[in-house]
Amino acid sequence: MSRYWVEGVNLPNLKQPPVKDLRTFWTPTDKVFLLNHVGVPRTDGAERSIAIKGLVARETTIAIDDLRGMPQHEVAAFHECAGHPLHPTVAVRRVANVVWKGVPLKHVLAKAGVRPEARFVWSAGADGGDYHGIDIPAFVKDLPIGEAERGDVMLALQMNGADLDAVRGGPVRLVVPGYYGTNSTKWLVGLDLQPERSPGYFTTVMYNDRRTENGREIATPVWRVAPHSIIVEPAHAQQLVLGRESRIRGWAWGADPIRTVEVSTDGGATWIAAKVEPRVQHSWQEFSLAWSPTSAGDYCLRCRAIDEHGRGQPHEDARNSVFSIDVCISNP
Ligand SMILES: Nc1nc2c(c(=O)[nH]1)N[C@H]1C(S)=C(S)[C@@H](COP(=O)(O)O)O[C@H]1N2
Ligand SMILES: [Mo]
Repeated sequence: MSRYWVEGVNLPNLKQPPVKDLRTFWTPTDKVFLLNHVGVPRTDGAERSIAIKGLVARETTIAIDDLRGMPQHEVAAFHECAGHPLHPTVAVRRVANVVWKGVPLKHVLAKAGVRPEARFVWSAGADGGDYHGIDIPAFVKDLPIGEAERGDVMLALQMNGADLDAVRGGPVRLVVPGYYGTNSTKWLVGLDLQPERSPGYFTTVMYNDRRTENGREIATPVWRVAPHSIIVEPAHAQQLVLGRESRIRGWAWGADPIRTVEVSTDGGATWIAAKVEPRVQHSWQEFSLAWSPTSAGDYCLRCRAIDEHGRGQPHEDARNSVFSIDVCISNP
């Protein structure tokens, strides 16, 4: 068993490598977090197929082998978990950067013919069961039809060049680049075209950020990823030596490209713009800053990303709140 597993009740449902292990642009598969809400379903890949129903011209079933026979596309994308559904304002920094390969969802939907009244695509996984005392008949997510028509939303068969294994959601899962990981339904068994959002527990009950405006509750689905950034070098609690130039380096990402990353070495009192690499597809972007501290002592390093629309990161109480580490500079 991997050393990153955190024990679940029945199954290991969460694996999360520490941020300091995410030093490479592409995250190797053994360092990509894993998350399952109710466990890993027992599935036999050879027999599996995906049923497409609802507001379609003809109900259609696509066998996994048919999917393998269709033209395959690749998309590079960051993959970020929105955090615990019951604690949505806690930042967990569960993130990776990977390459998915599979068939665009729109090519699969075209086989069934989407009717004009369809506004949402519901995707269902083969898993279901008890979640904190609530019976989940099946894991279901939804996404607006306009997003489903994007060429990079995929039925993925591979991640990082290898077939998806049973824990990763294989043989086939949905991947929605730019959306929080929760929307990328693993062990995909059904697609349902509907005029409304799904009533599922993980669609319209959990995973909706609620606020009150003029006495009315407004719920924002946890879909598009908000700007976020992490420092991977130096590592939290690392000892550095005075006089040697250090580099502060990390990753920034969001549904929209990141334009600016600011770094603070004094716990947020002052901020300096780092160099930010351009975005490739939906990948995370590297930022770096040369740093030559002039005195020994403890330093609090922070980073904050701002996207091309000017959206940034809150200081606290958000899944994308500003990331902070402490390092110690000692005399040589
Ligand atoms: N069927 C199914 N799909 C699922 C989940 C799940 O519990 N069941 N978890 C979601 C969540 S919350 C996340 S963050 C990602 C995790 O994908 P990974 O385990 O490949 O990293 O899968 C999503 N898809
Ligand atoms: Mo998640």
